Amino acid sequence: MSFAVNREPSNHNHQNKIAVINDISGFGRCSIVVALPIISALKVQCCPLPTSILSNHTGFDSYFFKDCTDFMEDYIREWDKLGLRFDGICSGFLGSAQQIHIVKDFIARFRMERSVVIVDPVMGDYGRPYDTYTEEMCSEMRQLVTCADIITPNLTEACILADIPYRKGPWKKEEIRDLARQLLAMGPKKVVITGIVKGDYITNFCWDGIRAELNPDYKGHFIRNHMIGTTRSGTGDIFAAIIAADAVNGIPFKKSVKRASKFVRHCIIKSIELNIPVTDGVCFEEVLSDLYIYDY
Ligand code: PXL
Repeated sequence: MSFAVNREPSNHNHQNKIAVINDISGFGRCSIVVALPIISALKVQCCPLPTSILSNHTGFDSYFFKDCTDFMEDYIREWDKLGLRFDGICSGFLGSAQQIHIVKDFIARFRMERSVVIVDPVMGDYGRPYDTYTEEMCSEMRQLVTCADIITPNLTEACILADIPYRKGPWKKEEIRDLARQLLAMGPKKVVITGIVKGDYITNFCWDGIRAELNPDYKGHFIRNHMIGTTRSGTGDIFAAIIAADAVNGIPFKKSVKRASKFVRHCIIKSIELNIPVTDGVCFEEVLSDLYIYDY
C-alpha cells in the first residue's frame, strides 16, 4: 500500500545518506538498531530498508521472526519515486537468496558514481555458517561481494567467501594477507577481516587494494588489541556502521578501522563494567557521545 502526498517537488539528496539493508531486532542491540544511532552520530542520514523483523536476535533460544521479502520491492519503489540516491549502501543480515538478489538490484539502481557500497557478509561465526545460511546463499553472497567497494567479514565469513576450510588459528601474517588478496580478487577495493584471535590478542586486518596497487611493498595493517571478555552479539554491526559512515565522510580506511576497533573495545569494557549479559549486545549508548568527539 502506498500513500500519495501532495508536496512541492524537492531534492532529497542534499545531505550525505546511507541506505542500510539489514534486519530490525527489537532486543539484543544488532543490525539496524545499532547502525541507525551510530551512523547518525557520525553525521550521516541513515535510511533503513528492513529485510526482516525480529523480536530479538537469533542468539536467544526463542524469537519472533517476520520476513520482509514480500514487500521489499514495493518499499524500494517508493524510494525510487522520491528520486533518492545514496552516498553509501550498506548491507548486513539477509534471510534468503532472493534477498541477496534484491540487494544486488538495489545497488545497481541507487548507487551514484561516488557512492560507497559496504557489504558486511553476515553468514556465520565460530567457524560455521549460521543455521539459516544455505549453500545457495553462500554462493549468492560470493556474487554480492563482487559489487562491493568495502567488505567487513569476520574470519569465519572470510573463509566461507574464499571457499577454504576454516581454521581458528594460529594464522601466519602472510596467510592472512593471502586470504585478503583472495577476497580482493573477487571485486572489492578494501577489506577488513575481523576477529583474528591469537593468544590474548584479537586482531583486525585491513587491506586497502588501492594503496596496494600503488605500492608494491604494501603489506596491509594488523590492528591488534588485548582481548577482553567474550565476543558479544552486534559488535560486527557496530563495526560495519562506523566503516560505512567514515567511508562516506572520506575518512582514510586505516584510520576508520582503528576507530571502529577502539570503539567496539570501549563498548565491551563498558558492558562488562555494567554487567550486561553477553546476549544483550554492548551498551554502546553509554559511550556513543565519544564516537564523534574523540579521534580514535
Ligand atoms: O549481528 C549479526 C546478526 C544480525 N541479525 C540477526 C542476528 C545476528 C546474529 O546472530 O541473529 C537477526
